Amino acid sequence: MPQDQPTAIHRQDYRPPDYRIETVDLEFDLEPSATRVKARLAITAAYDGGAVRPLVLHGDALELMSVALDGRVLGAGDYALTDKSLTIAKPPATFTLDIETRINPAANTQLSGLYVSNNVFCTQCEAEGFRRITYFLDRPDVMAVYRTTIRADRAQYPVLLSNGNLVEQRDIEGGRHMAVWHDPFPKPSYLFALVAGDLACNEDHFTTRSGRDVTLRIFVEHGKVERTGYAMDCLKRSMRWDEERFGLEYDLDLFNIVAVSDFNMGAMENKSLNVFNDRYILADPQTATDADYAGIETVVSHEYFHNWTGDRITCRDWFQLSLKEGLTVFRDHEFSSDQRSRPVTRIQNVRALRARQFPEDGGPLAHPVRPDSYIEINNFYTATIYEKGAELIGMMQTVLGRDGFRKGMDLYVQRHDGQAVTCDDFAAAMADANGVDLGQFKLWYSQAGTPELTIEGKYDARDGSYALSVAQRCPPTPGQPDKQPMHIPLAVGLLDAQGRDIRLQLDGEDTSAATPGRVLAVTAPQQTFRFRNVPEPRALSVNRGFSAPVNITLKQSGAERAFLMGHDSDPVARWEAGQQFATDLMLKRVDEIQRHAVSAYDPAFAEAIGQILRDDGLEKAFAAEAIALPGADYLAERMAVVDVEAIHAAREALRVTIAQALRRDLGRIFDANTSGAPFSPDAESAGRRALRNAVLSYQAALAADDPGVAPHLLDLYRAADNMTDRMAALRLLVDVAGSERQAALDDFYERYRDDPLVVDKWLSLQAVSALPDTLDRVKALLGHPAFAMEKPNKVRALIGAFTASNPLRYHAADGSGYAFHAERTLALDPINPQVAARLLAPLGRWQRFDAARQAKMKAELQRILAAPKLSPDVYEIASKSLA
Ligand code: B3K
Ligand code: ZN
Repeated sequence: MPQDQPTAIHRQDYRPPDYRIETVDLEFDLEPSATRVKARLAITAAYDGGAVRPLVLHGDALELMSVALDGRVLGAGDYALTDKSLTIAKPPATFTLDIETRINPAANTQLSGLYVSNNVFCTQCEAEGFRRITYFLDRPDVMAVYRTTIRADRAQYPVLLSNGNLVEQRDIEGGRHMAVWHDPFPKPSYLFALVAGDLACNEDHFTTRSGRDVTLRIFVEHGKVERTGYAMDCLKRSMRWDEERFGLEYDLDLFNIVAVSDFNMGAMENKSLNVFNDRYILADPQTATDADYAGIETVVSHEYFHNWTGDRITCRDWFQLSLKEGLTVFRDHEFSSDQRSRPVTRIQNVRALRARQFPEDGGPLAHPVRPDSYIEINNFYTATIYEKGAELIGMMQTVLGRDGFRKGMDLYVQRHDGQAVTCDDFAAAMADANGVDLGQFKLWYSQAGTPELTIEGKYDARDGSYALSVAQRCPPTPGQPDKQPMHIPLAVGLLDAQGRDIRLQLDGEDTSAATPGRVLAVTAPQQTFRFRNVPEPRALSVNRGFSAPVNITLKQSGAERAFLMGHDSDPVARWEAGQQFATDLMLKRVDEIQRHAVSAYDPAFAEAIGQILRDDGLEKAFAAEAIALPGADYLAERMAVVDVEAIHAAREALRVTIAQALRRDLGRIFDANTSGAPFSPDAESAGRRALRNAVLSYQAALAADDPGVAPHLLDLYRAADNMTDRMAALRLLVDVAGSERQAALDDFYERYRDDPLVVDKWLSLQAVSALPDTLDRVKALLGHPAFAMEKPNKVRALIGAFTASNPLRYHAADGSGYAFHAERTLALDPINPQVAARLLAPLGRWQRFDAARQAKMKAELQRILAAPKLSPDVYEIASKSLA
């Protein structure tokens, strides 16, 4: 245990700040290892009467040079300094504070505050990085107007940027130059940003619907401007979309994006100066896959949408993080749905939710969308805050309808523009704008855990009625043993024998209310919905569109599932029918493997996949999703005790079964979707590649018995004219031992060794390989010149890919994967605690495994906790994982 155990902060302890900071004047004299920061703060007391309250400013890793109050330099006795704060006991009601600090950006490997990445100065202040620049009330409900002066060497740092508008830029003595920026919009400190470096720029323009001409600039390292075209296009489409869908327009004459290579996460929405991990900006057909393009669209739009949901209206405190993150993820999902295929986007979002959020919600780190306590806020940028938060917003839209939701958004903006508010404020705007009570619905904010619905349908042929009984239960989560029933919007449908939707009329409604499919309000622990005038149904379709983020138990035969795979009018439910059919089969096989009594797979599944392949009317991107098996992680989630080897074997065997049964269809589809046309990243072309490569994945499943597969994959790898197809072939080849695998990996490295983002792919591919010697290779790659523990992208590509995306080898029975994970965590923690903590989650899933693995995983968590000088970040995750 660390000496001083970090303490938790509780939502209930929130108090408004005692002081307001109206304006902030910053002056930076940039030097990589000794930057001077002068801050002039205009401060006013904000408490009501009573005794004078002390002003306690946050600080972290700062060297204090001087403090002056209203121009008078303070002596050491006039203030109290700790390593985390600067306190002035009795300040006047209104005053100016001048603070000078010295910081070392070059030594800032945490990448929080001001740091240097590839000789570019940049900042990351969310959540609590600003206090690593100067002493401040570093909390989101303190909003100020910033003016920032930057001085730096002109030759090394020709580009000087901060938030808002450029007021002045000129040369000064000593080969230096300076720039002054002013941001007219009051903002919390976490949205402050500064960038200085030698960067190239792609400039474009956007005219807002009210006629404002906005200059758009994307800054990147020299030589990379050609790869910024797609990001710029995404930005412009996002700006237009937010005007059209939500009436929200950009509010300054300038919008800057800077891409840097070292960044703790994807990107950051600083007011008018977004800073990005360059992997979410740079793309061309030779270096980026379709998934990379889609990721760029998601992140560029997400950060842009924050301008309203996050920047103009921000969070009162960090417990409200989902106020901006859940809402903004919802907005970027909606944007992608409008730009691409809505069902395919939804399916991909559901896959991601199940892969990342459901396990979190069912494990030791489960927390509500609006948490009640935290030790380190950076640990709460989670799938629950983001993705489940977005699901909540989506459910509100389902409940209120699109127009009702828009009314709520309008009211939210009208009421709260310029304020720091709460999730309750958001829900109140939605409720008030629509005259509805969202009281029960709001339990989604406060109760953690994925609700489980048990559904049963009964048709009564005598009176043509259909009774749908729904029971809900939310499993206990840390600190929340008992749950109240939630309001779950459940979209359902009934299909007749021809696959048509039966019109559904609830008991007590008249015939005119009948619609093909409906959204039921599930609100009680146990409820029965009765439909009348129902002709004989063939199959029940539930949670259409994945209307609620829940797990469902519904007994259906393989024949029913196959029927839904072929006919459901809701594409998401149609996809889900295939996922559930495959899951049933593979879990049965897992059980048979464990009992040494394996039987053949039900041929009906391969037949249903074959029908999808032969259905020319289907969107290709949808077909690709519909034929892809659920991942090993999803199957693991559905087992009482996870057996990674049996899951792998069951999944491989099903791939082989399908590949053999559909050999001709697969070959035909592969050829039909292999085109000679030049690469285009549009959704339709990407869908064609997705289908081709999904088919290829089945064909490659035959590699064990067919010596022709590996050479074929190597040929495809070599012949590829774009990164999507090249990666697809290589991904399959890395699971096949032999000379082809090595030849392709060597070739890949030689081709792309000078391109760090592509080298990340090379690292990841080796880390996710199913081959038995994968961990040894990963360990060897730690010493490769392409790897560096200081670079988050490298750490995620190699260590993160192995620990989070290779369950088969990570969970090796000898515990070697766990030991490696603990050892790397301890090596990374002193360098970058945020990233170290973020990667730790898989070790906390020990409850899901057999006793021998449990013991090994817990021992590694204990080893981590026993280490001296552990960061609060890693301490919080490791200790909660053991609780
Ligand atoms: N708001 C940032 C995340 C900041 C993470 C701080 N540890 C990116 C985003 O969600 O847009
Ligand atoms: Zn965000």
